[in-house]
Amino acid sequence: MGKTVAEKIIAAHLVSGDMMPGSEIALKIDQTLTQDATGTMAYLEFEAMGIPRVKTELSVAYVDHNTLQSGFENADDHRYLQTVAAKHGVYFSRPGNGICHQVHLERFGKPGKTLIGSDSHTPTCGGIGMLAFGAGGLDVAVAMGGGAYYITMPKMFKVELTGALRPFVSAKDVSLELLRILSVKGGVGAIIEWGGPGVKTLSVPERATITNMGTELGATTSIFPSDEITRAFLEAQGRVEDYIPLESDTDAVYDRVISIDLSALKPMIACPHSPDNVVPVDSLKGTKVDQVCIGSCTNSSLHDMLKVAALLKGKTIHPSVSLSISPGSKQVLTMLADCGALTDILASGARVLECACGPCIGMGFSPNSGGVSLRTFNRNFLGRSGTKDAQVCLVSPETAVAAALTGQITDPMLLGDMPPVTLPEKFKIDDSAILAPLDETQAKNAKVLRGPNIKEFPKGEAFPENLSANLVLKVEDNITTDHIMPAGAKILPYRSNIPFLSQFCFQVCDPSFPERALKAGSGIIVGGSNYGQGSSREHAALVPMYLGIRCVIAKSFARIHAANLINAGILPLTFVNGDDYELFAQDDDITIENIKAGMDLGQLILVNKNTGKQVSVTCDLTLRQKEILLAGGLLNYTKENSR
Ligand code: MIC
Ligand code: SF4
Repeated sequence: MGKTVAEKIIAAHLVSGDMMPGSEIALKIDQTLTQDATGTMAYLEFEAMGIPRVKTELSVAYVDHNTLQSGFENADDHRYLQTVAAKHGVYFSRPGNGICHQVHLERFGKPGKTLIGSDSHTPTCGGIGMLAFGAGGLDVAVAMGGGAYYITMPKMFKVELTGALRPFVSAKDVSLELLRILSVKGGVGAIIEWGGPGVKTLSVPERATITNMGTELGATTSIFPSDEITRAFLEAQGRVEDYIPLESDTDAVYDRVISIDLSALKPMIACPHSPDNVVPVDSLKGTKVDQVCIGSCTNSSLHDMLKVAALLKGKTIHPSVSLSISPGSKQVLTMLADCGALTDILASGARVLECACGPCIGMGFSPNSGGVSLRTFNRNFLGRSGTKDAQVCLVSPETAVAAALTGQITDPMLLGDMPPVTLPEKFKIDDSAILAPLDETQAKNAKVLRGPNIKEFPKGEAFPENLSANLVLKVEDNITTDHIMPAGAKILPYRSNIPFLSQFCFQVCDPSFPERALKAGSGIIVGGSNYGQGSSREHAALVPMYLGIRCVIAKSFARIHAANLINAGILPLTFVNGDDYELFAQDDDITIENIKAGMDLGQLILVNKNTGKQVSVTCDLTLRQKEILLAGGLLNYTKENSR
């Protein structure tokens, strides 16, 4: 039987397991990346493992999230990251050099290789034919130490593309259309492979926009074939030697095929507060817009920025709109400056921000109260922008410019003719902001500099045989990691300070949660379906662990978050019967007995002490995951197993 692109890369990296959907497989990881908001924790974990030097082909530490330095915290963390990277064999991309995914695509991604990153949008490099996964920091630390990465073998979905995009319709609209079709849960347990004749009409940056947003579908990852277009991109980046061709076999089998005719697509918009709340832009025409933000790892490539500059050229933005533009990398910004496009952007009245995540993660540029903000980003979760009552919508760069110029939601197709935009044959290569690590001799004596903001990693406790715990919080469907552990300029600087962060846990849902959880001593959370969707931040597991949460019982879980819970020693359980969710109320006292035997059986019984009701829950764990939980988390498990 023929293989898909993803199956070929998996087969070439398989360390253990069977490539049968649903069974656990372990993969050799060639490259890792971290960003600063998750990286400090990942390197603390790596240090705790006691391995002197990374064992991957390449590991890179980026600084792109926490770039507002309104106190010593972020600056100290940057210094920690720079020194810990230098000592342990990791390349360091300095603040200002760009967003991790954009820079990795430009300078490091390689078709046919595996990559894990402590950021959920790591699949961006799938645009170049790389098998790239978002993961928790601990999984990345283990991979840096040479350990395998464990996932459940996914199903294979194919999106068959035909036709070609019309002017003013772009890759972002393809992603939004797929979100409309599949929803934020539609990709769970699957790798989404893009194929069909339409693929040949998409450049690498466009493909990367699409694989980037596969994360919002809950997909394990997304990938494009590697072809002549990939080759041309790598050649333009001065690294044609990294090219290999990769395509699926003609008799490859997919579990599901979805067809999209690119020529029939229209500009789309995701309405508040979910990326799958998608409608055509023209159905909202005339809605007043207060703010427009262009950038993020989804839409900040040179290709996107050149289109934006061309559409803004000679025009002035609407007086009631505030427009921010954050180019994805130093390469993008320099090339915009060199060709004069930056001047067109500035002349339009846009505010140019640094090459970083910025407004996407609430690092500045929060909208006004109740403001309508159109953003080219990938997430519009409630409160993420920093303004809880803002109406944040997700759009393409073309739709963003149309709103910035007119002050209202406008179909960009009404802007007239699309100026032609072509990618350069050679990108400007300047890697001076990427610092190489020290050699082994120098590294031995090198000091790692730690500021007072870095607190100890919370210690996991072995899982008890019997558990009595309070149901501290009951939440609904699609709870995101932004609900569990919010980000934003005020809190992000404390990503290496779990005790401080804990005060903000579930702040959007119930600000009294941290105090009540600590008081309960041992706590349980009950959730609906797709619990933990969104970010890869392991803080959404480490902080509840610190607050005494031992179990989360939900209708279903998002992949990375479920892995993070286990890594933190928290037991994820799913209702056998989804309706049993109704049998629990906040503050109920719950007991679970004979946990080890139940784990072996795959099923546990919960007793609700308040109602006397018994409910059976699934405990779907591999042998390795059971051992991790019984050891009190992945760090304890790794230490025990490396003795
Ligand atoms: C995000 O987009 O939510 C983030 C911030 O990039 C996260 C990582 C984090 O929380 O640090 C992600 O997507 O994994
Ligand atoms: Fe940064 Fe936003 Fe991309 Fe996350 S989604 S990596 S915050 S740009």
